[in-house]
Amino acid sequence: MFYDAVEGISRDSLAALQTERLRRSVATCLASPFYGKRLRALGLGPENFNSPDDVRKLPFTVKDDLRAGYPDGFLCQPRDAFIRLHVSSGTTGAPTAVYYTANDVDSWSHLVARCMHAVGLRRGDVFQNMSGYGLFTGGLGIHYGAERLGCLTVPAGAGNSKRQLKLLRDFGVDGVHIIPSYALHFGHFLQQEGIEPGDLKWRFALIGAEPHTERARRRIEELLGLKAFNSYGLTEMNGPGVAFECAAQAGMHVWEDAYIAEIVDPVSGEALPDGEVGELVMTTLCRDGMPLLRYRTRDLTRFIPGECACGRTHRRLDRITGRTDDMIIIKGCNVFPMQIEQALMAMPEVAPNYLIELYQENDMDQIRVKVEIQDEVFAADDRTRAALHKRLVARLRDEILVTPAVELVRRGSIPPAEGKAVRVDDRRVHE
Ligand code: ADP
Ligand code: K
Ligand code: ZN
Repeated sequence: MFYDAVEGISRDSLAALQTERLRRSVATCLASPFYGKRLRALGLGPENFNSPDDVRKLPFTVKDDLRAGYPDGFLCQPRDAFIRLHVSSGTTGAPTAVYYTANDVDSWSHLVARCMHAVGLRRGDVFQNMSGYGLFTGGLGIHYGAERLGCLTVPAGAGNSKRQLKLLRDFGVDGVHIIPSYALHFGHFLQQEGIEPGDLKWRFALIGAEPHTERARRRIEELLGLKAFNSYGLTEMNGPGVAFECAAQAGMHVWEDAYIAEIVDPVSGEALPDGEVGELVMTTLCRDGMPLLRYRTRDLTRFIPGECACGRTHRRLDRITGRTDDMIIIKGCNVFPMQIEQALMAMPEVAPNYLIELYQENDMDQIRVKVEIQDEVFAADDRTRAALHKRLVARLRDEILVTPAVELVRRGSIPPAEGKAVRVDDRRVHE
């Protein structure tokens, strides 16, 4: 039933496996310039780790450490052991590089294949990867996983909706990988082409790489006529395949045989009780070339308490609600872009694309939300539009506790992004 027996491992055996692999990761790390120095200064070696919780003896590794160690300060093997590198998208600043040995690519592909199997894809299915290739891990990472599972894999890449559609039809595609903002855009494209959800053979979409709400997922499912599964990963932890929804669609199993996951208070760094939202911290357990210990992902989420109906024992992460560094502070309120998306997606008149603009007026920070609306509503009379405008302002105020300016714009007037959507345009000048 599972791709791997380890998906159903008992929690006790899992703890033993994690401990053994944590020791191995620490031993490997002694060979890296960055960790070697750090571990020796702390007097820590593999012998100090006797349970998964002992990971807390280690200090955090932060994105700035990786930037400082760029390009190769984290390598634990001779240079000729490496066969691949990826660079993170750089959504929040200078990029970081991650290197992979042949073993690393192998174990990563295996994890991605496991994820794809968990949603229901099988050997012999046709799979189209509609995300960008190149340095972005969503390209080759998903690609290798699909091949590993035994899918006929179509490396379509991002964009060019007409060609995507042709490929989907010509090859009878069963499943795709697509960024959620592009999935919403593609759904609109299908409508324009007169294609009904259900006209296409596809049944599965893996959606991830950027935050999205449950409502956005439901919309994607309705527009495309398939089931969409949340897919989480980050370059520093290989890329996609870190945590994934199973057929139950009730949170993402984080593969604890390959990672130790912790949720900590983003300010104090202390462990949080199960079920509380905090920052996800990850330690790699299966990486030879460039293991990372207690890496602060800056992603906010929580462990979902309880067991999953599917029988997998690996804990589940809730939907990522944002990054610690994409919080907007406006008029003294903390606002996350996902709260705004949540409010917008609840209204059927709203089209999927929106943009949050931050600017200054009379030395005060201001927020304006540009919202695309459905063509019928845009074409309606002024009264209808004014009423919608009023409801939108009220809903947003309820959600974020400040009153934003709202501008209703025609569908398609905010240019869709090629890769990850850019939701915030910050034009404030801070001296
Ligand atoms: P960058 O950090 O520059 O965007 P990556 O391509 O490595 O580079 O992206 C990883 C990040 O993307 C994660 O840390 C997270 O913020 C976001 N992300 C990935 N998958 C998801 C998902 N399913 N839901 C929400 N956010 C996601
Ligand atoms: K990242
Ligand atoms: Zn499950």
